Amino acid sequence: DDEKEDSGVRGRHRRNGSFGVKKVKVVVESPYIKLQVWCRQQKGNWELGKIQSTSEEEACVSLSNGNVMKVSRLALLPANPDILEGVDDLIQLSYLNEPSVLYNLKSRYTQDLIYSKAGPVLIALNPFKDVQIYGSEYVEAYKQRCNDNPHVYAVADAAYNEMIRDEVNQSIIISGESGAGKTETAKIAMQYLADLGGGSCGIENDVLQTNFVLESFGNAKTSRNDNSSRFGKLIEIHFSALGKICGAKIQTCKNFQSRVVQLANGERSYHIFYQLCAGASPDLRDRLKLRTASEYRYLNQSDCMTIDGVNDDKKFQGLVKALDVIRMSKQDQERVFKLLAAILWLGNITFHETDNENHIEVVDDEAATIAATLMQCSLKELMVTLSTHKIKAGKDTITKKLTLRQAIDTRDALAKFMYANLFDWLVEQVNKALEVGKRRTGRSISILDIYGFESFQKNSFEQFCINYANERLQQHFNRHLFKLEQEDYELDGVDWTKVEFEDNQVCLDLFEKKPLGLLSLLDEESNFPRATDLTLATKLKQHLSSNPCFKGESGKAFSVRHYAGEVTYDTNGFLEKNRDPLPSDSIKLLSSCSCELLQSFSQVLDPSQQTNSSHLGAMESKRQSVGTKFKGQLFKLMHQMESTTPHFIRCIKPNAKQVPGIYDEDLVLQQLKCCGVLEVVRISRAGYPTRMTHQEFAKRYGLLLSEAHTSLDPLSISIAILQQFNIPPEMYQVGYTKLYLRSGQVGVLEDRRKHILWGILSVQRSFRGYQV
Ligand code: AOV
Ligand code: MG
Repeated sequence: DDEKEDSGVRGRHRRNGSFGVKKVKVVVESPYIKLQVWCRQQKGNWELGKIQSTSEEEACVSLSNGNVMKVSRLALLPANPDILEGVDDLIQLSYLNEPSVLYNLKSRYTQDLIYSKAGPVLIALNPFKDVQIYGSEYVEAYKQRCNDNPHVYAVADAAYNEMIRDEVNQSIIISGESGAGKTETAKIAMQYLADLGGGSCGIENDVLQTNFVLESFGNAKTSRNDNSSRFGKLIEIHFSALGKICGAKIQTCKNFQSRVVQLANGERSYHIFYQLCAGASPDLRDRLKLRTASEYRYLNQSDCMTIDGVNDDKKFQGLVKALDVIRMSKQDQERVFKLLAAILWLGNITFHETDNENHIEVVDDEAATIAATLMQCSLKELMVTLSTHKIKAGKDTITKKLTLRQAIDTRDALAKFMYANLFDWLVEQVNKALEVGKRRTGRSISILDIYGFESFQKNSFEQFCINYANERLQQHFNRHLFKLEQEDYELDGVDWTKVEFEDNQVCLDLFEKKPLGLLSLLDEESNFPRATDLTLATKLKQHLSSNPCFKGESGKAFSVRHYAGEVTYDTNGFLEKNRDPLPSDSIKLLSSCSCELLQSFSQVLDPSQQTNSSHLGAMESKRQSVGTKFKGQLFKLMHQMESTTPHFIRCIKPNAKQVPGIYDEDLVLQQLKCCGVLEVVRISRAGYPTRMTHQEFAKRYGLLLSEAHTSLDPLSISIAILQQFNIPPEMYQVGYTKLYLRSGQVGVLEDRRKHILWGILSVQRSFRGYQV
C-alpha cells in the first residue's frame, strides 16, 4: 500500500526515494462514508471531496466543485477535519500528506497569512505585494507577546531572548530559492532587532542603512528576481550588556563579477551603474564625463535597462544618503563614483586590427581618453596594457601584440578586477563604520542571507558555486534538526524511534573530496596551460562517475544531483572563471595610477609571483583559484555559525512570475520537499523540542515548588515540579542528563514563573519606596 500511495503530485524535480510523509492507509469502509478525502485528479493535482459510497476497489466521491467521481481507492488520501483548516503550525495537522500541507499553506496564503510554522522552522511565503503586518505597531505587539501568529518578528524575538537568557550567540539562517524572499526577510529581522536593541547611539540605524549600500553594489536584476543578491552575506549584530546594539560586522562571500562585463538578455548589471547614470547631479556628470546608461557597452549589451517600478534616480539619492550615514567622506564617495565611471568607459574602448593575423591596437578615441583620465593613469600606458603582452625569453622580455579576443579579455579582466576590489573595499568601509563599541560583551545575533539555489536552462560556474554553497547550508540545517536531535535522544537514553532523513553528505563529498572532487579536479585542470573546457569535462567524467550524485552528460556538460534537484552544468568558461587571471601588466598599470583606490587594489596581489599559465600566454599574478577561495569563505561563514543556536527560516516562492495571488502547487511542493520541511514537522511532532539539563530545569523552576524540598538533587526537584503541575507522563521524558518536554509544555511553567518573579519584584520595589 505504501508504494502505491506515493504517486500523485508531480514535483518539477522528482527526487529519488520518498520525501518522508507518513503514509496513512485509507480504510474506506462504511464508517468512512462522508469522510473528507483528497482525491487525485488526472492532471496530478488533488481535489477535496467526501466519500459517498465504497466498493472493494473503488470509491464514489463527491468533489467540492459539485462533480461526483468514481475513483480507485488508491487515489485517495485522508483530509484533515475542517477545524484544522489553516492551522498556523503544520505540527497540528492530523494528516501530514502532500495535499494536506499544500492546502493548509494555501488557505493561509489566500488570507495574506504568509508565515507559518513547521515545528521549529518558520515558513515564509513570498506575498509579492505589501502586506500590512510590519511596522512599529506590530513590533510592539511581538515585543509584548500579544501577538502569537508566526512571524519573522517572533523568530527575531526568540533569538534575542535566548541570547540574553542562555548567554549563547544566536543565528538566523534564511534559505530558499532565488526570489523566494530571503533578503527581504533578513531586513525585516534586522528591523525588529534594531527596534528592540535601539539605544542612544543610533548605531542600529547605521546597521540598517548598510543594506542599502550593499544592495546597490551587490544586487542585480536576473531573470528570477529583480533584486537578486549576487553575494552571500553574514551580518553579525553585537549587543551590549544592556541588550542594546553596539556594533555589527559584515562578512561576505564571493561577489560574482562576470556580470560587470557580460549580460544575458532580460538581466542587468549591478544596480549601482544604472543608479549613477540616472541620478548623478549635472556637476558630478560633468566631472565623471558621464552619459546615459544606454550609451555604455557594458550595460546596453542587454535589452534591459530599467526595472518596472524602480526609479534608479531616486535610488541614487537614497544611496548617497546611506553613504553619508555610514560616514563615508564626500571625497571617498567621489572616488567610488569615478571608479564606476572608469569601468563603464573601459567597456567602451574598442580595438582595430593592424594586420591579417588578428593583431590589434587600441582605438584612440574618447573612451580610452576618458577611461585614462578617470583612472588617473597615462593614456599611452593604458593603451599599451590593453593591446600587448610581455613574454619572458631567457633574460629578455619580448613585447607581443594581442589578438582581438585576447585584448577584449584583458580589458574585461581589468574591469572585473576593479569592481571586485571596489566591492571588498566598500564592505571594509561599512565595517569600519559599524565597528563594535568598547562595551562589547561578545553577545551577538548573526543573520545569514546568501544567494538561493539556482537552476537555469544553462548553468555555468556561478550556479556551480551558488548551488554548492546551498548544499553546505542544507547540511547545517539537516545536522541541527535531524542528526543532532536524534543523537541527543539516543545518547541520553530516551526512547525514540528513528526518523530517516535525506542526508546530502555524498553530494558534498562530490564537491569537496581531495584529490578526486569537483573543486580539486577543477583546480588541477586550471593549472594546465593547455587544458580546455572539454578536457575538464572529460576529466570529471573519468574520475567522478562512481559518485551517485554525479552524472556525465554529452560533450562539455555534467549534472549534479543536488538536494534541491538535478542541475546540468555547462563547463564552458569554467577554467577561465576559476583562474580569473589578471595579467601582471594590468597590475603594473594600476600601481601607476594616481587614484589611491586603484593603487591600493594593485597591492592586493603580489606581482613577484608570476606564472605563465594563462590562456593569454602573458605573465600573470598567481592567485588562489576562485573555487578554492569561495570554499574558504564558505567554511569561514559556516564555522562561525557552528557555535551559535540556529533559528531557521525557509522562504518559499509561490509562483515563478513574481506576482501576488498565484499559488503554484507544484512549485511550492517541490520547494517543501527539497528543503526537508516535512521531515522536520514529523520529527518535531514526534519529538521533544524543549530540553534542559536537570540542573537548569531545577534552577529555573525550583522556585515554583509549593513545598520546600528536602532533597537538593536536581533530578528529584525536577520531577517534583513536573508532578506538581500535573504534566502528563507522555508529555515528557527523563534522560540521563536532560529533561525532554513536548512542545507547549514549558509555557505553563514559564507563565507561572514570571508571575511569581513579578510578585517578588513588586514587593522589593515597594520596600524601596517605589510605587508599584
Ligand atoms: P531572495 O533574496 O530570496 O532572492 P528577495 O528577498 O530579493 O529574494 O525577494 C524578491 C522579491 O520578492 C522582493 O524584491 C519583493 O518584491 C518580494 N518580497 C519578498 N518578501 C516580501 C515580503 N515579506 N513582503 C513583500 N514583498 C516581498 V536571491 O537574492 O535572487 O536568492 O539570489
Ligand atoms: Mg537575496
